[in-house]
Amino acid sequence: MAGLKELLYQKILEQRPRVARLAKEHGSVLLDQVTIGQAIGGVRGVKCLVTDISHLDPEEGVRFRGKTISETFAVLPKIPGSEYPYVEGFWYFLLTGEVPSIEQTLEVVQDFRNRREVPQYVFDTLRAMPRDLHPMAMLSGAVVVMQRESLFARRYNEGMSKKDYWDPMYEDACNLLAKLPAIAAFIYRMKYKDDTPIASDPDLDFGGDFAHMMGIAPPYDDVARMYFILHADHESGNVSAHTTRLVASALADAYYSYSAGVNGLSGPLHGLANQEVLRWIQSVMQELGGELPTEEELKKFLWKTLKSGQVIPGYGHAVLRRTDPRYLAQMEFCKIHLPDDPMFQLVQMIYKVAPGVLREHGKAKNPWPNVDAQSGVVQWHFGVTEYDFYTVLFAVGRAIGVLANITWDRALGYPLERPKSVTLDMLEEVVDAQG
Ligand code: AMX
Repeated sequence: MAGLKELLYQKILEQRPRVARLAKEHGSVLLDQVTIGQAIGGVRGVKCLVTDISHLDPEEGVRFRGKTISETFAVLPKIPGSEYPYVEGFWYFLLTGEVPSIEQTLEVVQDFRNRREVPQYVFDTLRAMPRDLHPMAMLSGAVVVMQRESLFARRYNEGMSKKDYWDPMYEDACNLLAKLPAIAAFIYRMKYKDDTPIASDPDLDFGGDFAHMMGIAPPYDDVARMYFILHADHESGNVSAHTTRLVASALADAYYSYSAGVNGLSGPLHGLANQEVLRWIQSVMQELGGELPTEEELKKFLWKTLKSGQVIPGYGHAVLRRTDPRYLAQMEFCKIHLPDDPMFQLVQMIYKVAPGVLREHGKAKNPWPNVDAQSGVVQWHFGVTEYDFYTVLFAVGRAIGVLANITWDRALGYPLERPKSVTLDMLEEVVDAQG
């Protein structure tokens, strides 16, 4: 058994009795209550999901396995000369909660290299799709056709025991994750670069190989590592994470489940916001003849967007109530690598002006920027100007978190998700009964 898989199995054996004890001895302890407002308001804030992979504090932002973003970046092994850690080491950390040594990280790097090759029929399927299809639809389709590779589905059909579910789920998760950089880069080069794919370099790591297959020189390899880690997980209630887990709870395999999560990520209120930010910034620049606006002009443009009934993309959040630390991490990168980029300067100006406008507007509970307000600027600077591709990058990162989660879900035997619905009549009856 490989090092990571063996450690994961030890951790699973440690955690199983905790879940069993909570379910058996404390199953009736009240965790939360649900108001009518929450039932008709998107289940905001109701505590009814369990994950140890990451946690989101409304003020502080995300912690991965208990560590803040900067702690995560600081402790994980890096390639000499790189500012950001190996994605493979981060995968080890998310799965086990333990910081890997460089040797343990390199084992995963090698393991992923062995799993990297994408079946030719996936590329053939992508080539058969209309070129003007959104790249998120391409990604979702590419992943779902690979379902024929699922070990979980095969072993389930052979009659596997429940206690073994985690093993083929882990194998599927690693196989799928290791292939995503090649699939994403293929979509990019096929759709936007006259179908000129670049072959994987067997000597490179996850982030480095992705940059290489995109055809973009360093430090884009570090951009990729940073980007994938920042987008990996945001606890379990967001649409992409929750969709993946919901679908997996029916014992659908990792390919079906993650593909469903990708579809959820493609909504403009979720992952698609990063392309919307760029579209919005472009329209500001266009209206002002390519010039940077003054703060007054920007304010007018923000109000124009709000008055036309649209949201300011990249601002607000369902849980966060402060500036997203994922936004700040990218801002730090921009300050070092692209301080004079006009688009970065505009994003900084929006950061100065938009929270005040949103507060005055009085609707958004959180007037501060989220991860998507900054991420497109970094991509644009390094030549990825095709902004409808940005959510694919988010999706590759999100795979790390959701695949770790569904591996653990199978390991801990979490059941089929099935919340209960009520009718509007029932809600009114509850109100009347309480007088
Ligand atoms: N611009 C304008 N209005 C906003 C707003 C924004 N950025 N953010 C929230 N609002 C509005 C909502 O539309 C809602 O209006 P309504 O009462 O007329 O329906 C009201 O403020 C209250 O919303 P909320 O409770 O503050 O937010 P929410 O939990 O319902 O939604 C989110 C959260 C992210 C969908 C919302 O803030 C939004 O639409 N932001 C812009 C899109 C975006 O950046 N999405 C990416 C989020 C991060 C991610 O998942 N990638």
